[in-house]
Amino acid sequence: MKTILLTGFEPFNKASINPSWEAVKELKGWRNGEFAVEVRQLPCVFGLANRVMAGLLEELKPDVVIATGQAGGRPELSVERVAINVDDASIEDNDGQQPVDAAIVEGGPAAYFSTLPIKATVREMRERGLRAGVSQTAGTFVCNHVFYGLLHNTANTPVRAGFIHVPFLPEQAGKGVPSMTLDEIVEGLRAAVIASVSAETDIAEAGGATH
Ligand code: PCA
Repeated sequence: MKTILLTGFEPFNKASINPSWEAVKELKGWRNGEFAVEVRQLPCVFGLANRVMAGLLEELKPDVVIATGQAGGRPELSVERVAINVDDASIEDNDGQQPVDAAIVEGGPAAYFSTLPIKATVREMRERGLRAGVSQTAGTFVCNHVFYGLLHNTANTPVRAGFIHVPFLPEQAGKGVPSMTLDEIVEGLRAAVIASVSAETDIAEAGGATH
């Protein structure tokens, strides 16, 4: 039986909801003969979020970790490819911190690649009729911070780990801003879980970007 840890973030930047947590919490208790899903919320705070995640790795010993966060303004489910070793915040976190050009892990590698089957995940999402793609940057705020910390802590282990950014919910999006319904986001996370347990290796399919 595989343990799948799904995390979502608390609201940040004075928002009252975060679609990542709204979606993740819908999957609480999802299990079948092959896997059991655990859901947890992370604080949107540099440092603390990574300590909480490290504690969850110890406590739950998951086989797969799919961390999620809000990427307001993005039109599709973004399956992140790469985490980079820098905090460079354009807004304050929920503790008033705003690091600039700070290493996440002093002396650590510049970047880590997701160890989830990202192309298989995108395909599984698209097969369900959802807008999805590989993203080449998770930004430099708390989501990238958690993504990098997660990959650092699971490097050279069999744990599959990665990050998915989700769009705003319709009620968060102003005029002309893209959004996705909660049902669609939840379905996308279901697709990600299924891909992570069923794709032994990733598929080779174009998912790059020219800019
Ligand atoms: N999104 C932010 C942090 C928390 C969240 O949900 C980000 O993309 O960094």
